[in-house]
Amino acid sequence: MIATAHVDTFARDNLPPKDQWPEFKFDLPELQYPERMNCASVLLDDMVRSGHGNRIAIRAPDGECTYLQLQAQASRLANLLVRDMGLEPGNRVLLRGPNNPMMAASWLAVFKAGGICVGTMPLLRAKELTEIVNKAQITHALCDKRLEAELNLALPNCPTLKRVCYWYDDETDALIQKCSAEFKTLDTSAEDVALIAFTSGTTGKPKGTMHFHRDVIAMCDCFPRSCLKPTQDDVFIGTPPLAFTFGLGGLLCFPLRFGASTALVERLPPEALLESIGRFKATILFTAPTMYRALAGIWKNYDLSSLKKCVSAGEALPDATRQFFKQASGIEIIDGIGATEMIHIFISHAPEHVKRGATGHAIPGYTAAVLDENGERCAPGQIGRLAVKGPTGCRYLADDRQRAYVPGGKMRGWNLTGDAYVMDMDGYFIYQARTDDMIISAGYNIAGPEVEGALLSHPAVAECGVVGKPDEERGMIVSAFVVLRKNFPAGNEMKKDLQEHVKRNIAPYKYPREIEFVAALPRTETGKLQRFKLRTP
Ligand code: 3UK
Repeated sequence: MIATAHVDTFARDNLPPKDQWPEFKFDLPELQYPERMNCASVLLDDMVRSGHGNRIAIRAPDGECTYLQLQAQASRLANLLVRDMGLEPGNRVLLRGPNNPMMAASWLAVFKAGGICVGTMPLLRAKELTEIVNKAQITHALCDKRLEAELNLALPNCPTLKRVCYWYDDETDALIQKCSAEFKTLDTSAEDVALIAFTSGTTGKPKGTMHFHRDVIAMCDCFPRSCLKPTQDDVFIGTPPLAFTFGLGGLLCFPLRFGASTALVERLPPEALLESIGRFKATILFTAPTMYRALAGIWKNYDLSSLKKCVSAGEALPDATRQFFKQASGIEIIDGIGATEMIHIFISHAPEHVKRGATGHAIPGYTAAVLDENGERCAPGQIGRLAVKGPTGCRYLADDRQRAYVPGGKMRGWNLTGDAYVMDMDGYFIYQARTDDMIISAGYNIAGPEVEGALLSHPAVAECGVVGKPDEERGMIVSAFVVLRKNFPAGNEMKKDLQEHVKRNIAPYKYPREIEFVAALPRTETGKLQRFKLRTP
């Protein structure tokens, strides 16, 4: 390992043992990185140095900011962290706030100073914050004043967290303005930990995934380079929080890596998102499948002619949603599967290579396979576990579950994402379900998302979730929770109609024997359906 620049070696000391790491591959010319690199110097300092200083980096409702101004603000914050808050390289810094220019500058400031970013979703409660702070032994926090209450509730149980700075507080804002706008970015090792991303996991204790400075740049040089091909004229926009690596990539790192700009807006319900796309002339959108469904319904009311590319991730994209959105917008969604453990997307497709119902191919830089229980490759058409490797991979912070994601034996070297997949004859990867969400009913394997897809193609269905429900006779039965569109009445007639619709569209034995109409579905802040909540009402 290359000499660390970290004085505080907590992260390095708590990496999984080397023999539990996945295999890392850097087979592309663009993945040949130097031994020393700081992702903030690549994303910011290098861009300014190469003449991008006066281009717009961030667009926001209260104004624009150039690369030069962003660099200055990140430097002020880095000075604040180091000079006023005593940050030492390797310390963990909690970042808390909605997506806005201050949040973006804070991420870059921590990278610059050689700290380790720990982003937290704005909606997290004191209990969850406490768990994260103690697990990552967080020492410093930069937090939006508006989210102060929950953090203050957590503090008494967070002995390591000693220095907290709230922004949009008059005193702090004045202090930041007084800090020097010059800061020499710390010369970190490419293998120094840059961020610890906690999984948005739907159950169990949160897992912290550790990513190096090199990983942040590798995520920019893989998915966007091959599937999006951004130019410096692109304007990125979207909904995932920067604390979710889907958002960190799509709404901060990718735009900067390509000299483009990002439109950061704090709250983007569907109408506000479409309004903001028009206002900022956004060209590339990052959001989740349910949002695309909502957008399609109201598309015609806005001027969205600037928008060129749309990325969907976080959950399977039902083909019904893809088609519905395409009819409304004329745009073919780019679906991509990513994971916090992998930092970003590893299977996807360029819009021209879309195949209905498939996630795509492993993107250049990554290898993917569908493996059976013995670690052998499944034949095309045979369902198995998705396994991937590439320039990034899973390194949990002090966690026994490392062995589950990166097993030994015949599967050694692979990251197992926990997804059941099929590869078709053309080598396309087709999502089935989370491995533990497969429904086994009367001996049949049924993937809930396939049934959801069939239900979604019915005009009355706004959203739905399908789970297995224990049943004496069949082991499990297929049970659906359905949110109806406005003006469609619930009732037995609707139930029958939906069941018949599913039977007409996919193998009849997969139809939901039970249907419950609900007003909304339980989702995480990142837009994922919480199936475990549907299983235990
Ligand atoms: C599921 C998908 C089908 C899949 C993420 C893009 O979602 C992200 O990270 P998480 O750690 O969850 C990972 C799991 O989510 N999933 C994600 N995308 C898809 N399933 N089709 C998809 N397109 O179960 C995966 O294992 O929250 C996504 C970029 C960065 C991310 N962290």
